[in-house]
Amino acid sequence: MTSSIDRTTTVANQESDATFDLKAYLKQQQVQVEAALDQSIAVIYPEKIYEAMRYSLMAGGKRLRPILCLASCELMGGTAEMAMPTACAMEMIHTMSLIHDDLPAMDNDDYRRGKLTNHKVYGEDVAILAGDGLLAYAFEFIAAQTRQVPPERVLQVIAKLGRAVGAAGLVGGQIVDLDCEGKSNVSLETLNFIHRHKTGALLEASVLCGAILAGADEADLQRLSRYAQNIGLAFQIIDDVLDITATQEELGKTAGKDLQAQKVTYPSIWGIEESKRQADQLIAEAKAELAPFGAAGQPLMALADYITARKN
Ligand code: GRG
Repeated sequence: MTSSIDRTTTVANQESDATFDLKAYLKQQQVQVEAALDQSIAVIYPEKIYEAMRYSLMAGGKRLRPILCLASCELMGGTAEMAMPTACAMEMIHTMSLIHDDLPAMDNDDYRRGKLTNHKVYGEDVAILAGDGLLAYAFEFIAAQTRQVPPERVLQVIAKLGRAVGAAGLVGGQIVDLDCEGKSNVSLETLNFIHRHKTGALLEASVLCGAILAGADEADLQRLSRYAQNIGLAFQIIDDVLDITATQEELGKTAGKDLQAQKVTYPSIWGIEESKRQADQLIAEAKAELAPFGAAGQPLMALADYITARKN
C-alpha cells in the first residue's frame, strides 16, 4: 500500500467541488440504506435471534461502508440497485464485528451507537449468535438478492468479502490487536498492520465490491484500492484522535478508552496535531487517485473529506 505514513511525497491537493453538497448526499444515501436494511431482516421464529440481530443493525451509525459501496458502483457506471444487497451486507458484517468487539472477552464495552451494547441487552450467548447470524446472512443476502449483475461478478464480490472478513482481514487485525494489549512497545509497523486489517480491509472491500459489480477494469480497481487503503488508515487515525477529543455523547460509545487502557495509538506515537496532519496527507493522496474520473469522482472525493471532518 502507498501511504504517507511510510514515505514523504508531495501530492496535489485535489479539492472537492464546492457545489457538491456532502451533507445532503449523505442524508439521501443514509435514508436509502436505512430503508434497505430495515427490509433485509424480518423477525420470524425464533424471534429472539432476529430481534438481537436487528437491534444492532438498526441502531444507527454513519452507514459509511454501504455509502462507499454505492458510490463506487455508480462511479463505475453501475446503479444503486445493483449494489444495494452488497452495500447492506457490508453493514451487516461491520455490525457483527462491532457486536463481537464489544463483548467482555474482547473490548468489553457497554455502549455503542448511543445504545447499550448487544450483550448488555441480550446476554453474551445471544450476542455471539447475533454476530454469527449477521455474518452468515450477509453472504446469503448478496448471493440471493443481487439483480442485473453477471454471476461471475457476484462470485468475485463474495470471494473478496470473505477474504476481507477472515484471518487475512478483520480477524487477522483483531488477533494482533489482542496480542498487543498491555504492551507499550508496539511499533508503528504493527499498529499499521492492525488497522489496515481491522478497519481498512472492510472499507476497501466496500469500495472494490461496488466497483466490481459495475464491471470496473483492473486499472480502475487498482486506483480505487489505493484510494480506499488511504482513507481506511486516515479513518483509524481520526478514530484514535476522537477517542481523546470527543465526548461520550458525540461518540455514542465510551470515550477515552484507549488512554484508560494505555493502548498504543497514533496520537500516543505522534501526538494529536501530527496525527491529524498524517490523516490529512492520506486523504490528499486518496483524492489524487480520483483525478482521472473528473466530476464523476465527486461523491468519493467528498466522502474522503468526511473521514477527517467527522465528529464521531
Ligand atoms: C469479522 C468474523 C469477524 C469477527 C470479528 C471483533 C472483530 C472480529 C474485529 C474487530 C473489528 C472492529 C471493531 C474494527 C473497528 C472498526 C471501526 C473503526 C469501527 C467504527 O466504525 P464507524 O465509526 O462506526 O464507521 P458506525 O457506528 O458509524 O458504523
